[in-house]
Amino acid sequence: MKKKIWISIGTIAILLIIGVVYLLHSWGVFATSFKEANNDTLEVKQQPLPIPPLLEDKNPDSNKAEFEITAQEGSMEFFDGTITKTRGYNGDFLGPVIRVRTGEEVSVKVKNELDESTTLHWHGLEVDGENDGGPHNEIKPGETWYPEFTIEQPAATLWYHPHQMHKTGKQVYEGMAGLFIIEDEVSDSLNIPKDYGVNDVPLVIQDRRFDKEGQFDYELGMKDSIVGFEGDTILVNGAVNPYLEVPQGMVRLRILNGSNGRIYNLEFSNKQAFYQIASDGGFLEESVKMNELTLGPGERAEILVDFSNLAKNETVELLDQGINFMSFVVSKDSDKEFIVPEKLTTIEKIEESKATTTRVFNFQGTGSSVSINGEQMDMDRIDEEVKLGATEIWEVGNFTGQTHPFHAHGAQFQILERDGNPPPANESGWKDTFLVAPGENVRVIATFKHKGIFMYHCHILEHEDAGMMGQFSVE
Ligand SMILES: [Cu+2]
Repeated sequence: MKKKIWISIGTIAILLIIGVVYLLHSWGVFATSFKEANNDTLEVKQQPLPIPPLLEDKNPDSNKAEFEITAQEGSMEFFDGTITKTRGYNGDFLGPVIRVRTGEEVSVKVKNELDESTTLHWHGLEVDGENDGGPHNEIKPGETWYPEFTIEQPAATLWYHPHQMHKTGKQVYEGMAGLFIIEDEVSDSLNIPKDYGVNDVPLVIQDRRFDKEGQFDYELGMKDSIVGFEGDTILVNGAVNPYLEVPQGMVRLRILNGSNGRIYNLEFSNKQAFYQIASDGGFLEESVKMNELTLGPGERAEILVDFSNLAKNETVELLDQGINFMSFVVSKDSDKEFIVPEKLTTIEKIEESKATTTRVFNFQGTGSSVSINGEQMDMDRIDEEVKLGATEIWEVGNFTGQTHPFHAHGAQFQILERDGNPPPANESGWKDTFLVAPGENVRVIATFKHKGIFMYHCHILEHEDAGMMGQFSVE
């Protein structure tokens, strides 16, 4: 009798252990070590940070800027001696920086040389729906799309990327993304670093997994499908573990979290403070002193970092949750003196009393059942109808067990409240993408000045592709 009990307890224990191992495995707990084993033969020498080129205006003498962008196949040597198949704009990986000015008229020729359809969405840009580059602006292989718009918003660091139905995650992962920078009189007048690539440097941060042949691995495991993709290798401007030579003075970094699903908590290895001067949609009213910066997928921040207290040749690392992924080497004298400006710009607060409608958007579901308000994206269904020129309050809730970044097209938002409290200082300016934690409620306000059909969605691209997206019309 006693023996029998012990045998049953033993069987139950073994079954439990198998169950736990299976669960851990399906949640990807062992995936990291497996993937590391896969690519541990891949090596890379530390290389200088690549600086994306500024895209040339084809017609510099007119008031209208004319740009040409081609979506194309490419290849990169991320690891020594290993060629990885990629995609990019006008090049092998990522795209050039488009730089325009407020008030400028812009026309772009977007050519698709890929073997599948794509779109090109201007993330954060306030333009009409037909120029927005959402899923309705499909560019078939071999075709060209001709968006035209006028820049009607202040200086900001925006970006562009594909928004093809069900393929956004894959196409961004393959390398299709670039920065879109707006300058204006305010950015001209501020005494902050402005030498592009020297002391005004873009950092496009993305994570990737590589298979044992050194190719991008975008096989979504169960964990990737549920919480969003997370890679084991962080690229900055398309380089693994790069370094940037900086002057012994102030440097401005324009940081984009261009990752599919990873949320970064950035800090410097020497714990030095830095100053956030801009959020998604432009300058904050005042610089915000910080030691750590959280950026969800799609979010941007401009920060000022003062390297003047460091010795020549001293190195400081940029860390995400304690892991170093790029270095700054103090190598040159600073030819200019900067002090962090206290006052940056004036942002007119949108009064809550101007809002004519309050809408509720709730993140729900998990895995393939992710939704907003219980509905999954349907190209043929308009979920919300907004009046052209209306000011509205949107309340975004999260009824899931994980944080989601909410993004809407066609407008820039101001955050009114996070769970009834005013937003942190670095979120008090213009935002087009904001994180919503489980159980949290974020109230935002915007005026909808552009007509057309626009998307709102989770910016974890695996969630967007699975249907955590809806459409609103502005008429
Ligand atoms: Cu999500």
